[in-house]
Amino acid sequence: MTVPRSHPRYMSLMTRDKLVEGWNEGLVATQGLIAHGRGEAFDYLLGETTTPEALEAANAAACRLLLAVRPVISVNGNVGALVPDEVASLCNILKCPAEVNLFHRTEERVRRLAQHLREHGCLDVLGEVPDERIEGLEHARALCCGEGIFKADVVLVPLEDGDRCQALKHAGKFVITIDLNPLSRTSRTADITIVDNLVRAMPVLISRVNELKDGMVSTEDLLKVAGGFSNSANMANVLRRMTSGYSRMREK
Ligand code: PTJ
Repeated sequence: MTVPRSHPRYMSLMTRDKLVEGWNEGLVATQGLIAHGRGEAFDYLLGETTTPEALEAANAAACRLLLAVRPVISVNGNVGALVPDEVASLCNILKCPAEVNLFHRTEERVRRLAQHLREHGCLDVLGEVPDERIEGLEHARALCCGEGIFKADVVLVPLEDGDRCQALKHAGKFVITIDLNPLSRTSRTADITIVDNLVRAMPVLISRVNELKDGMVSTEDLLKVAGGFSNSANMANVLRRMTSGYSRMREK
């Protein structure tokens, strides 16, 4: 079925189609379709828009990524299917690797995702030959690469699992995530959580990184912005926004 651009839920339907296409191509785990549905429910409460809180978090995240010595972008099935161009742009701007890291890991899906990222312009893709483990995790997401997540100081992990987020923090990483659910363990554990849909958040993050880079903002100023960000305050404000939006809907 072709969805007309005028359809009020055009973006949402196109995003679903992209994910289903990714599933057909063996990029997305079946469970990824369920995870997306959960995300959509929260997006609905946000009014399917990028909020001021998400902009604030993206601004702090852009500063942290520019300050990082060894940043890495961790890519799972949903991320690879929905925003491969954006992952490639951000990696190329930051000159950092993307690392395929899967919860429902199969070697075939890792290989396909790595190939898919390369086809979309990612110059440095890791994950196919993991040679390290993240301490404290028993499942496949513990597997990682020495030259990637293992040695990274800042990890951008959109759509993270709560326990890996905690394990990354225990390993001393600065964790930035993108998650539509402000109540998730990941959202509450990460150093910076951008509560927004991945498909909106990644372009916002990229343009902010570009603006800061082009403006040659000093390290001191980047540190000031990044250090002034409070994830718990941001989460509280997002929740307030969601619940007040919900009350408004009920009153209509
Ligand atoms: O590809 P794999 O094998 O690594 O598996 C990936 C999934 C996503 C299936 C796996 O990591 C998983 O089960 O994740 P969770 O624990 O369900 O968490 C997914 C989180 O992402 C939830 O909190 C959702 O609300 C959120 N989410 C889903 N879609 C989006 C999203 N957040 C932002 N943008 C989205 N499009």
